[in-house]
Amino acid sequence: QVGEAVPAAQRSSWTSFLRTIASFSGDLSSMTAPPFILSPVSLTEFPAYWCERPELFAAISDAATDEERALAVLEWFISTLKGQYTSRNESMGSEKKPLNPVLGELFYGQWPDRNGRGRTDLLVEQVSHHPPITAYVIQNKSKGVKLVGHNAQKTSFSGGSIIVKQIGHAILTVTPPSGKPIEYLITLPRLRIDGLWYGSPYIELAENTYIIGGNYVATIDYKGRGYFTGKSHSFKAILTPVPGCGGGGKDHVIEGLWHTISKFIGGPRSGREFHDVTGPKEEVTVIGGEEGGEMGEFESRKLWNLVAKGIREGDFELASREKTKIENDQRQRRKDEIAAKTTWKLKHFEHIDNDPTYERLGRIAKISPPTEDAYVFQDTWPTSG
Ligand code: CLR
Repeated sequence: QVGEAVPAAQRSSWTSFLRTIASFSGDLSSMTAPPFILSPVSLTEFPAYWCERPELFAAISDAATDEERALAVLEWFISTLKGQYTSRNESMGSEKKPLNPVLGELFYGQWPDRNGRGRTDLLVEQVSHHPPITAYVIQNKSKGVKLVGHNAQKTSFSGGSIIVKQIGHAILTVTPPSGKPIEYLITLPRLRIDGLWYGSPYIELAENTYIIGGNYVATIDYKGRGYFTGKSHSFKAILTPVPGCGGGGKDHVIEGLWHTISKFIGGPRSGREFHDVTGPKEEVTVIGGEEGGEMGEFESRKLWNLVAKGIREGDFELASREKTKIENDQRQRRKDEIAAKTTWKLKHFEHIDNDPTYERLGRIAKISPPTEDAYVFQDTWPTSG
């Protein structure tokens, strides 16, 4: 039946929402959706998914060889997918529509030092509202591991599903205690949002991602139900040494389910386990970026506090009234800027049209597009002292 999981009173607004997204493509984030599908969490919080297993992030720096390091990067990356793409289903019953961040929205957090792995810091800034673009940095300074990236989405509708093309990329930099920094380019998968008809959306990954750098290329292919293993959330990864870069090693082939476990199915470690995310993860500790750990007006949890409260408690009048206030304030700011002939100044990032690291590493695997823009972190950490 249509909208099995949709509260009876919202069925018609759900069908009309679906009809609207089916007949238009572009920026889904700004569309009005029925209350039952709203999440109280802003998209600026999502970069935290990259580090919910901080010990795997830290372990990248312990690798002794290019091969070990490439495997550690791949294990950390695969282990983030469960959080990135299934955690709303676990915590809220289905995928939901996140809060659409405002320009300049900020989110700071950290994962404390534990068992000598060092502390990891997170900083996120919404660097564009239209289209929505989120930039982030995650850094474990004591271990010399740093991830900088940005994210946007292009959505379309096909065969009853929403197709989300992720725009943007991330660069992981590993600086061993005695040595030069090693950079890895990470590209992002395509998503298909299924289950819309029933009102219980969930994500399946499609196509592939690359991790390129440190004399290795990892190609990760995603397949849903009915392919390699016949199960949803399947993937197959091949890790190959770049020819002529001294590696000379053999390929590793890995297969499994990204939300549970995988194992080596080819290469020198064939038969051994690769990753396992069935154990607990560690959510980020949110911290304020102002003097004394206070939260500023533009920090996500403070900015959206009452909207989020309304959504959580089912008080949608409160949620929509507070959301309108935020939107009106944004409109006024943009008007004032035009009148004053100024533009919004980003706090932590600077935009560049062409990321040289993307171009250089992308060429190794001939990825397309050959160039991409990026947001360069200005090394302004209010919270990492
Ligand atoms: C953001 C970047 C993260 C991974 C990630 C996971 C879920 C994605 C989200 C990204 C972007 C926004 C997204 C969301 C799932 C649903 C939501 C595509 C890519 C859209 C805007 C809302 C669709 C509304 C239906 C659920 C009704 O690293």
